[in-house]
Amino acid sequence: MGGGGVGKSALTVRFVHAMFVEKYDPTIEDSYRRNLTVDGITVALEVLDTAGTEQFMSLSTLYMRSGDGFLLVFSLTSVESISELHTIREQIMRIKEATLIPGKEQRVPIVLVGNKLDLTHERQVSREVAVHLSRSWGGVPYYETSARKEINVNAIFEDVVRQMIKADATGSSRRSSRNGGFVGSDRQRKRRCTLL
Ligand SMILES: Nc1nc2c(ncn2[C@@H]2O[C@H](COP(=O)(O)OP(=O)(O)OP(=O)(O)O)[C@@H](O)[C@H]2O)c(=O)[nH]1
Ligand SMILES: [Mg+2]
Repeated sequence: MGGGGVGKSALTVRFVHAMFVEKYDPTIEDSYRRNLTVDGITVALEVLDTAGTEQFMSLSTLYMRSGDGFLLVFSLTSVESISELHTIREQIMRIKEATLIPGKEQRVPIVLVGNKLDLTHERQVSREVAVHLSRSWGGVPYYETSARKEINVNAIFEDVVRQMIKADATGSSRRSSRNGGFVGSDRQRKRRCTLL
């Protein structure tokens, strides 16, 4: 999730189809699937590419409820785009905290992503500012990416999936364990996850 034009679709399409989308076509909602193996565990990922443009954002609460992990994306070329993430993160925490089990140490899987790293001359957000924000969120991982130059694209998905697997193991994802989110019963079991 993140503001309009920050590169959510470009990152998703780079991750799923290994190509760069040059054209800006504001998203209403797109869903993608890809298998990803992290630390020997294969997950069937459903990646929900959401709308950043105000007029299409009415479904965002629904996405937050159904999502198991979140990539919060801003553009390194836009100061406004990083400040927009405050409200989004607050909404996610409010919605997700209601589903956590009291007394267990659990975290909502989140990765902070500063995209368009290749546009060096247009950069407006320093690494320090972004790291400061990630610390204020309890130390969520922060990555600088480029969908164009394919920098750190797989890394952000792997990181959030790793957090999702850990969250499942500590029992925070009640929904997954309750409704049979796991397919199969041995160590090679598959999971169905939704990323926003
Ligand atoms: N140079 C550069 N351009 C990028 C990068 N990522 C995205 N873009 C460009 O930025 C524009 C917007 O990218 P999108 O991926 O459509 O942005 P979005 O966040 O999905 O926007 P909404 O769907 O409106 O929320 C497009 O023209 C992309 O080609 C990047 O890493 N580097
Ligand atoms: Mg988009």
